[in-house]
Parts: sequence; C-alpha cells; structure tokens
Amino acid sequence: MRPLQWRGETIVTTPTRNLALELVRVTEAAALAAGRFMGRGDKTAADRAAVEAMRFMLASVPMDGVVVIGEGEKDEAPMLYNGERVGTGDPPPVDIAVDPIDGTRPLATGNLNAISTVAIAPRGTMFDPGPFVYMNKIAVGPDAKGKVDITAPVEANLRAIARAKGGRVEDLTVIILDRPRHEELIAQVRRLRARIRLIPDGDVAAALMTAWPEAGIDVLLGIGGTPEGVLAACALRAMGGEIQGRLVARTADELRRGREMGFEFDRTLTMDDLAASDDVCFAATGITDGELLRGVKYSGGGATTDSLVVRGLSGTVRQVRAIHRLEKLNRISPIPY
Ligand code: VTB
Repeated sequence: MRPLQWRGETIVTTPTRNLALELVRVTEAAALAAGRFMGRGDKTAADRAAVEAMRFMLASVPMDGVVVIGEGEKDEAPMLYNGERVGTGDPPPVDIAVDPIDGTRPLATGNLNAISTVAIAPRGTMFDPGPFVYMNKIAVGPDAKGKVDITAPVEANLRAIARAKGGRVEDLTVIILDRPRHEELIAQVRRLRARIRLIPDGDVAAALMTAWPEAGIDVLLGIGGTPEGVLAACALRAMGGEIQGRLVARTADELRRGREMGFEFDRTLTMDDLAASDDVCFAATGITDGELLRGVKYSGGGATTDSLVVRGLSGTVRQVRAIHRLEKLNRISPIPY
C-alpha cells in the first residue's frame, strides 16, 4: 500500500484489510448449506454439507491458514482436519478455528441456536488443545471483564458480576449446557436465586451472548468443548468480553497422557493463553433462530442470513443481513444451496 497522507503528514498506521469481512462469506455458505437440514434428524449429513461448503469458500480467502481448531474428533463427525492448510496461501500466516455447525443436535431436531463460526488469528497465537476435548469455562461480557475468577466459588463470581452490572444476583441470567455433569452447578446457581437458561448444545453462541446486551445473558458457566472455548475466546477478545478455561480430563488415563504431553490441567487458561493477539477476526452466521442471530430463511428462490462480523484490532462489531439469490448461486457454485 502507498504511504497515506493525513492533513499533510505521512501516517504510519494505514487502514488494513479486515479479513473478517471475507470470513462472513464462509460462514454464510456453511449456514446456507446446513440450513436445509433443519429438523431432518440427520446430524452427519448436516455436518458434511456445512464442512464441504466451508472448505470450498475458505479456499477463496487471501490468507495462509492452518487449522488449529477443527471440530469432529469427539463427535466423530465430518471435519476440517487439524493441520489442514486453508486459504489462498498468500500472507498473512494465520491460525484458524472452525466450527461449521455449533449445535448439530439442535439443527437436526429443529431447535434453537445452531450457528456456523470461523475465527482467525496471527500464526502461533491460538491455543492448541491437542486431543483434549473438555474445558470448564466462565465467560462474561465487557461489564464484568476482569472481575471473575474460574477458581473462585460460583457465589463469589455471581456477586462480582452483579456488582459490576449494578444489580443483584437475582437479576442475573446464567447460561449452562444441559448435562448431568452440571447437576451440582445448577443446584448452586438455584440456591443463589439467579436465573438459568439451559441449552441443549451450542456454547459458542452462549459465550457470545454474554457480550451481546440484547441476548439478556450475563454469564456462561460449566464444562463444554475445548474447541468451542477457543472460538469463543477469539470472539470475546474482539468484543471486549472475557473467558477463562481449565482443561478437564475425562479419565485418569487422559490426565496422565495430557501431563506427559505437557498440558497443565490445574492451570487457568486466560484470554492471553486462548487467543493471545488482539488481531483476531471472527464471523458467525445463524443456522437456526436464537438470541444472538436469526436462522436461515428460504423463500421464493432466495434465502436470508444473519451474521456477526468482528475484528479485534478495531473492536468493530458488524451485523450483516444478507439476501441470497439461490438460482444465481447454484449457477456459479458447486455447493448445493
Ligand atoms: C458444547 C457444545 C457443542 O459439545 O461445547 C459440547 O457447545 C460439550 O460436549 O455444541 P458434550 O456435548 O459432550 O457435553 C457440543 O455439544 C458439540 O459436541
């Protein structure tokens, strides 16, 4: 880029490209492909369609990407492989995290909050969780950033969040994955009289809701997927929120193996561990309706999508409503829209 002048002076920081705007085309394509499978009861077919569309569109993004967070190993689903190279191969060198569908189950059963997401960050700055699939998490929006500590009791965290927001614990809404492992956590939150939103899946969207005032969610608590934790960290880094995580081993054997590989299960992963650079880009498109995003709607040969586009360097959050002409797309793209 030629040096730019501003009021007669040459300026050093020239506006740079916002790759998040390219990424939204990737999540839109995956959401459009996956949207066809809403309620059809076939998680694998939905995932395959989203992965294929995502891989195809990623090839057009001007970056030299390496997949650090590819989903699928835990769920034995079709996937973008860890280590897979994506993008045109041109600079910048980046790490990439993908979740073609976060919430395959709600999508397959026609339920809420399935989204498609992608994040990129400078090479070497994203946390690589290796084979460890579970992470205990606490995520909050900008108001409560710096006020929580995952090692503190639930009560201390909820009080700190309520204080930061100028309200009472009863005013808070805590979002938690509906899992038997969270029985005790749910009981604790109930004793404290905070409100609970239980979700069947989709804790990337859940973490983002804490930084999205309209969603009415104050904090995410509990154990979810590690890949989802890294994606949420990228988004929250850009949106000014915070997530802390701790890896959770499922068995004594997994714990031993992890320790041998150099993973520390008793250390808190902070924003700086999970997404170390401010230069992150994140995009998400709704597949089914939710608090964060509207789902894909089809009508009269067209479809609409609703997306979030976020860039860490500037902190800009864009909402992108797109109208897609499917008969045109089907003429120029092999993706079956
Ligand atoms: C969550 C959820 C995902 O994994 O991270 C969850 O957001 C955690 O694992 O949609 P379990 O489902 O095993 O509890 C997903 O459900 C994807 O598998």
